[in-house]
Amino acid sequence: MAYKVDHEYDYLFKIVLIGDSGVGKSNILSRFTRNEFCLESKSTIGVEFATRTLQVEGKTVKAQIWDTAGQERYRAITSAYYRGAVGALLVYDITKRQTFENVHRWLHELRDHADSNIVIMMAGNKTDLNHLRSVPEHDAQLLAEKEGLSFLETSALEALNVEKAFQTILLDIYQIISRKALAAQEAASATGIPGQGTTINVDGDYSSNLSRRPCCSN
Ligand SMILES: Nc1nc2c(ncn2[C@@H]2O[C@H](COP(=O)(O)OP(=O)(O)OP(=O)(O)O)[C@@H](O)[C@H]2O)c(=O)[nH]1
Ligand SMILES: [Mg+2]
Repeated sequence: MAYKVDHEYDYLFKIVLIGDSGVGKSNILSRFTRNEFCLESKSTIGVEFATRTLQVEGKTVKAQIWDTAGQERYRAITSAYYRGAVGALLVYDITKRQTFENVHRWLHELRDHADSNIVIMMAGNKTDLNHLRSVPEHDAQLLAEKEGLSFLETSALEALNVEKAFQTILLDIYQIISRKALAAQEAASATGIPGQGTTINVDGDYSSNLSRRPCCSN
């Protein structure tokens, strides 16, 4: 019987999805990891995660993406959710101004609970509903510049920019840790002390806890 240990990657990065309820976090996740979309998905209860392995600068990177409910009463214990996360995708809905106003709230939560070096990408989702837009792209660009975030508009429905959003986060994380590793190596060679490898800590199992269930049954 073939037995394959799942260690065929160079890096494992934990990324958290955050943003108000209904902005499309779970559909962004299912689009990215399973290429699926569901028009009538239900609010997430508890925490789910899914993984996808891809190439970043010639390295095999496993993205472990965590998803929880935007709604306060369904939210899982916050500290555990953010523990070990090296990236965050902060989603709002371009048709719902309030979800954009609440970006500040989510940034506070990140500051309170996540690592201060976490890479943050803001995503304005549902661009296929441009006729219902209430958040001009320019407003979001200004906020992103002010807060030092990457920014993209996405559509989970049309599979627009979802891939790019994750690729950008993963590349940013990879470049940060490569720079850190290089700096550590240089410091070690300057002092004559052998350098130590960079350890990226992420919690939890490496596989998905999303069973292979049909779309819309969550
Ligand atoms: N038109 C359109 N609808 C979308 C898009 N992404 C998600 N939706 C819809 O928006 C609704 C909410 O999507 P979810 O992915 O469940 O939202 P969520 O952010 O995970 O919500 P919570 O789990 O409650 O926090 C569903 O009806 C989706 O079909 C999109 O890009 N375009
Ligand atoms: Mg959800």
